[in-house]
Amino acid sequence: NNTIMQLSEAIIDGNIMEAKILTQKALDMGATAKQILDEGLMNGMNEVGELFRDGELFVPEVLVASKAMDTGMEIIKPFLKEGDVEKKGKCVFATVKGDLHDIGKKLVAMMMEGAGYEIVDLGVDVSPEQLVDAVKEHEPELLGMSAMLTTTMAYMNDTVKALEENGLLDKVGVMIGGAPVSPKYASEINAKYSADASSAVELANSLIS
Ligand code: B1M
Repeated sequence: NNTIMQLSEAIIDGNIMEAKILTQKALDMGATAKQILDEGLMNGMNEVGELFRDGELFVPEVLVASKAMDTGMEIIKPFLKEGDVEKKGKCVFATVKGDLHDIGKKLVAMMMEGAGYEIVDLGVDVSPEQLVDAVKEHEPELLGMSAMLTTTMAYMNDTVKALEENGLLDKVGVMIGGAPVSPKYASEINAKYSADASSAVELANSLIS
């Protein structure tokens, strides 16, 4: 529908105010949170990704597009919850060291929260040492790591090794994801892969059961 298409455009244009207004309008008009996310926000961000890759958009523009996406995500967040969900377990989340991309991680964390997980989000640029400390402190069932750069994904492996050295690897299920990450890489480093936010929830459910 038109409002959702306009929302996509607002993301591409990095128009934060419009993104806010249009997300709310789409909700008011009866669109589901999932529709708004997939057809509006994600659609826009995918286009931004392509324009960025092709050199038609630059970092500052991508940054405002991200802010616009964030604004929309905050509005639909309460609607992603699956009603009255039982608490399933705790998950520590982070984007790995050297990596500042956090939209995908926030989205996965948001969907997991909606599905009943307690989320401890450590933010971006989180080192293996910080992750080990967080696992010791919070004793989560799951640890979720996101990486968006081919140069930073190796920190996932370093983190798994650090967990192992600290005797923590059999206590926590390690989930990884992000654009450069593959199922093959995950199995090489002893972690579990999922491609997007909904499959991350399914994976989490299977890991804790
Ligand atoms: Co950057 N960036 N970026 N960027 N950026 C990419 C990732 C890139 C692919 C763009 C491109 O060239 N085509 C490219 C990486 C190339 C590579 O390494 N192979 C790139 C680059 C090069 C860079 C810089 C180096 C650019 C520069 O400075 N010259 C720089 C690095 C900064 C750093 O991290 N140190 C940089 C900076 C930035 C911004 C800051 C401007 C901004 C991030 C803002 C923010 O996050 N707050 C940004 C953005 C927005 C992107 C693109 C355009 C979009 C990423 C995004 O948010 N997508 C991206 C291009 C692209 O991916 N097509 C790009 C929307 C989000 C919902 O999807 O993050 O994929 P995604 O998350 C998905 C799945 O991946 C998965 O589920 C999510 C939901 O479906 N998933 C998981 C993610 N984590 C998961 C964890 C799980 C499970 C699933 O389990 C735990």
